[in-house]
Amino acid sequence: MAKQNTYDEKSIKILEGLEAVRKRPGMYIGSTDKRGMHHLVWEIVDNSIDEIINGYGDYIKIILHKDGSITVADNGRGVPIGLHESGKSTPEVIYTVLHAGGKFEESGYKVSGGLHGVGGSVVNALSTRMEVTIYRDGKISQITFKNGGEVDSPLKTIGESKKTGTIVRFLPDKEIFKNCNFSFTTISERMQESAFLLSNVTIEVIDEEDNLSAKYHYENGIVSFVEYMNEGKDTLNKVVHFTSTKNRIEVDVAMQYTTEYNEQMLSFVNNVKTGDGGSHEVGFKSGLTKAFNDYAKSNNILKKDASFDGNDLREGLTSVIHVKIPEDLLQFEGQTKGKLGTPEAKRTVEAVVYENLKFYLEENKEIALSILEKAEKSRAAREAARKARESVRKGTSKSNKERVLSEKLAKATGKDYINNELFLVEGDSAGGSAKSNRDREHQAILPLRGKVLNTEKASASDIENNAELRQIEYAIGAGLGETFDYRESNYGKVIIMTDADVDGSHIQVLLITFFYKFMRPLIEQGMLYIATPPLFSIETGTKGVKEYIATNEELESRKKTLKGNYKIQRFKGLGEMNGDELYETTMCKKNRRLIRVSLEDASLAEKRIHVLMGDEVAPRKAWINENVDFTLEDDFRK
Ligand code: 28F
Repeated sequence: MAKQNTYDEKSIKILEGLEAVRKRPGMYIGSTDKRGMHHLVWEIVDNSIDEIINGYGDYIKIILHKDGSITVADNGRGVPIGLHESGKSTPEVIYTVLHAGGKFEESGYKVSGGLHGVGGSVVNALSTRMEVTIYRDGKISQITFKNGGEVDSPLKTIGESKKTGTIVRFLPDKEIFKNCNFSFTTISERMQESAFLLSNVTIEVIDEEDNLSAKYHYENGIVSFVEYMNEGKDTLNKVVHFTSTKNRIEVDVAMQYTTEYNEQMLSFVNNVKTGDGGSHEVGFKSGLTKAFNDYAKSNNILKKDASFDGNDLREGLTSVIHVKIPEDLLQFEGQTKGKLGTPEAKRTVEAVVYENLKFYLEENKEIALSILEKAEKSRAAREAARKARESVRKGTSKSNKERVLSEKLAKATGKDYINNELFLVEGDSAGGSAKSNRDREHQAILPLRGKVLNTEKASASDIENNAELRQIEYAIGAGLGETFDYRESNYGKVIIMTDADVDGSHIQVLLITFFYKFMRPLIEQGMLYIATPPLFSIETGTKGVKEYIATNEELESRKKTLKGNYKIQRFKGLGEMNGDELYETTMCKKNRRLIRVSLEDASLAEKRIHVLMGDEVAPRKAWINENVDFTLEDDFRK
């Protein structure tokens, strides 16, 4: 009798625990938008990855099903199927009790990122259905859940098999994740990264709805990663790889110089990307700068007191840094916990990079010299660009820039550049409306005619020969490519404003490609934005008031609450709105919604641009359908 009671109490407690997750999903998965919904996948995949890191299994498969559910499978040992001391099966405990599963403590390196480690029960709590199938001990066992964690059918044997592994399929709760779908692009990109970091693991992603699939397998870890990032580029050296453990921190660094100007650096901590960098990146940079300067001095390449600037030494450098840090030293910073704080990581990475690179440079004199030569050119170019800007500002060389611009650009009158905005507007007609309806003090308008040049493979001289892009370059006034300096920009924000259709998205991507290739710091500094014009207006008969609706989904839900007469207008393009409307909905600070373009992952963004701009039509369509996904801040209202 008494036992029965405790069991009931426990069940109630469990449901209360999961209810807490349903009440405040954000506390467990960050948000309930697309991003949050993908967190569910990462939670489950991280369990597979942990099992593989512990030495069991080499294969992960993810399937996006037509019904909106998703399957994650691995060939590890399979979740233990015995009875737990509570009298329930171990899988039931793992998937219904918050924070259950000593698995993470056991592995030594906890999956990091702040939101991780809460695992299967959180996913279950936020799913209308979940099915866990375990291959283990010669049997196939299964348990199913419904309505956010209630046991639907307890663990039972459903077949026999000699295989081992765990399969989890779940359907996220539509009430919690409104209008969200899993994105093949998002999932396969992240899985590709994991495949690089894990080495010799196969990860397959299948989208049954759109018949897409991807399979990743890399043998040389982050060396393969750097090779992949530099595919098709001219390089100065074979990928250099250092790995060493010091102060209980394992450092893994791979790097290669290209002949290009862009620097690409990706960093990871315990297999999780640190999108905002942190102490390990700082350590890498200072170790590298020191090693090169030491080398240059001891080989009489530099005069006594001169030294190379880190930025010049990293021009054209592609690098991946992966550190493994024991739990007690782990510290994350920033709102999204994407930045490593651990101070020991700086010292350690710096020492490893400095010592190994110094040795490498001594052993590879020719390569060392070619890199230093490149750094010297970079320094000289910076200096020349600075002087050129200086003389333009002093009015000594009022070139044809002014002429190029005067035809098209409607300037802002304000002098405080940080508060000024440049709108790049699709089409002359929308451009005209925007010019006459704007905040003249702070908003400048540059209309663009038609499609912008695809700059994926363009050079700086191609830009100078292209009227449209040259206008953009001159309007921003901060240089181009290696001479670009965001601090010189005439605008604090550059805002792309196109029609809300496929052509509009295409123009956005072409422009983003241009900025990515030739003004990357503008993106890195969060200065590039996309405006979001409304798709519909609704005029209600009673009040004669207009309201504006951004998406089809919003329109559908708004329609349900509308009574009486109303008129819906669909805006096919910016040009269909009158000037007031365009200003009120899309340009004025009070009402507009800007999407900040952010290159959290520079390497993948470029690959993505490759997909979008390349010759293959299918992946481009898939991507455009999934929406312009450069958005990081879904709710960026300002
Ligand atoms: C599709 C998602 O979740 N894979 C997992 C394992 C393996 C073990 C385990 C997981 C035991 C007591 C917690 C097996 N044999 N894929 C997955 N594979 N969990 S999750 O153990 C869980 C702990 O409480 C496992 C021996 N030890 C561990």
